[in-house]
Amino acid sequence: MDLRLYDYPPSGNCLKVRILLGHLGHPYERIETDIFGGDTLTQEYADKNPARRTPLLEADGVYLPESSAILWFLAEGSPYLPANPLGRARALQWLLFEQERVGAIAAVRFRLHTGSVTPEDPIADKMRAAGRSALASLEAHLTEHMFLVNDRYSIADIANYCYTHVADDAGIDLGDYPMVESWLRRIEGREGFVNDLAPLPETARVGRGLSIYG
Ligand SMILES: N[C@@H](CCC(=O)N[C@@H](CS)C(=O)NCC(=O)O)C(=O)O
Repeated sequence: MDLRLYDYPPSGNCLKVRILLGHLGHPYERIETDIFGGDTLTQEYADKNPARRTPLLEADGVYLPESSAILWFLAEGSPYLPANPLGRARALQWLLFEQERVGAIAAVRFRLHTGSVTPEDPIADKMRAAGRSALASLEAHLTEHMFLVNDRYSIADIANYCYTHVADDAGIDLGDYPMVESWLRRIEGREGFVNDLAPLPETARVGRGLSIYG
């Protein structure tokens, strides 16, 4: 399969796909897509992904957006996606958990960096509380389990790793979640694991760059 990844290096959502592709050892072309440099605002990009977001996978000329869908598609038939129905449903459960709950950590981290909220802002407090609640759920599960699904490393772990490991940047002390911290280290110790998340640039600050966020 001929793979091309439209990829923004500081994006945790893009990192999920890079981590999985690293494990799979599947060659792919990485197309750096600067979301604050206007790369997603062109008609050419909208024709590929009308939502104008990254990551976007091109597989044999077909376009697939959404990190969870991309992980699922790429992991099919590999040890990173369970084969049995309940295991697959559990993987989906944790992918949805990531989007719905862990996303709060991503949101507050991003807004603090862009300057659209200050650390003292009540909105930041509310988002941090939502992030802490997600980490508490992970902590409870990881007290009983090595990994999120069937105690085996899978795309559920990869997806949930990408924004939990930067919770400190969102003003959330990961030290309060020792089981989560141990799980993060277990993931980082997996063969072929590479975390090459780039720092958010200055162009991400409000008014400095072009993006769908304005
Ligand atoms: N639910 C989507 C979220 C994708 C998303 O928000 N991507 C951000 C980067 S992390 C993006 O490309 N934003 C476009 C922009 O800022 O203009 C996923 O999981 O892939």
